[in-house]
Amino acid sequence: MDKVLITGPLIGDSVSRLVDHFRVEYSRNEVMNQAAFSQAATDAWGIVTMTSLSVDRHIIDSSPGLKVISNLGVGCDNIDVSYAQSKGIVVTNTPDVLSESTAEMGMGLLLATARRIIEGDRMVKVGDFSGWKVDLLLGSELNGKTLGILGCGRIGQSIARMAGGFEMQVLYCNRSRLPAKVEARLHLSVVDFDGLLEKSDFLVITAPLNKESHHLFDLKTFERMKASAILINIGRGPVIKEVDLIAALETNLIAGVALDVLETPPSVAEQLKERTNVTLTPHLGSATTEARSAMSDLVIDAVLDVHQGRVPNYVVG
Ligand code: 8YV
Repeated sequence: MDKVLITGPLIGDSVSRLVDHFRVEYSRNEVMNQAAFSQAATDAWGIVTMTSLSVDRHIIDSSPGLKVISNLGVGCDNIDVSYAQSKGIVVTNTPDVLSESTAEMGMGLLLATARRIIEGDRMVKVGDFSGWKVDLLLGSELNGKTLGILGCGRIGQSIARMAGGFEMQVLYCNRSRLPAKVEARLHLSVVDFDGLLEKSDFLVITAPLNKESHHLFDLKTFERMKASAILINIGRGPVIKEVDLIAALETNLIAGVALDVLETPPSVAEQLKERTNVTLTPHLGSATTEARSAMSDLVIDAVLDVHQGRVPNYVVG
């Protein structure tokens, strides 16, 4: 039997659907480390990958029997997709099912940061709350403000829909312009990157990581943003150059930031941890039972589809 390697725990018992067809090697408690992964991949027919594991040329070259890479998540920056394709390997991902959860996380971080919810929580828990006063932890209202969305795919469009409920004005900047009827339905206005930086009161990054977006947010970018702006990153950490972000926060170039993704996870700069205007979460975008269960099903569907000669629902590239 061919081997399928599952590199970390999945939700539910979707893995049981493989056992009649494959020899399954399942890391059911922890995501494998990179060294163990590259070792275990060498005789795999299929692998279910997680975002923290890199599937580079070396791994692809040393796994001659590999036919499918089924990635748990939508972003595939951890995989050398074009090289895999050149070797005839099918690469799949899990979009759609995580859009609402990830968009909700973006809105949650936006509210938490703008309304200083985490600071308030800490203040009460450590005993620093000594009584109500009129200027205690004043935040910034969402209603009527301008929200900029960088990368307006499925997740960005869900955020736009939610922002409509707060009566925000929503701008987007995307690789390609959305169809007019999508813009009209979501009350979206297209802008270029400069316009997004200059006009946004709140700016949410959902863009994928690639050569163009790597370190797109550096000191020069922060200099063009409003001093009152709050930046939210629910995409990929390296879209922001973290040393420049720290400098921008130290010189009040922007008002605050919420990061669900870090430049070099899981390590995090002390200067970010120390600041009250920084909200940090451990890549929880799609972390709901609903999304992660559906993602866990989809990664197994894709492996079975390729094995049984069907085209999986979500092929990358
Ligand atoms: C996943 C994500 O949690 O979909 C993505 O690109 O970043 C998250 O939804 C992550 O990829 C898990 O592997």
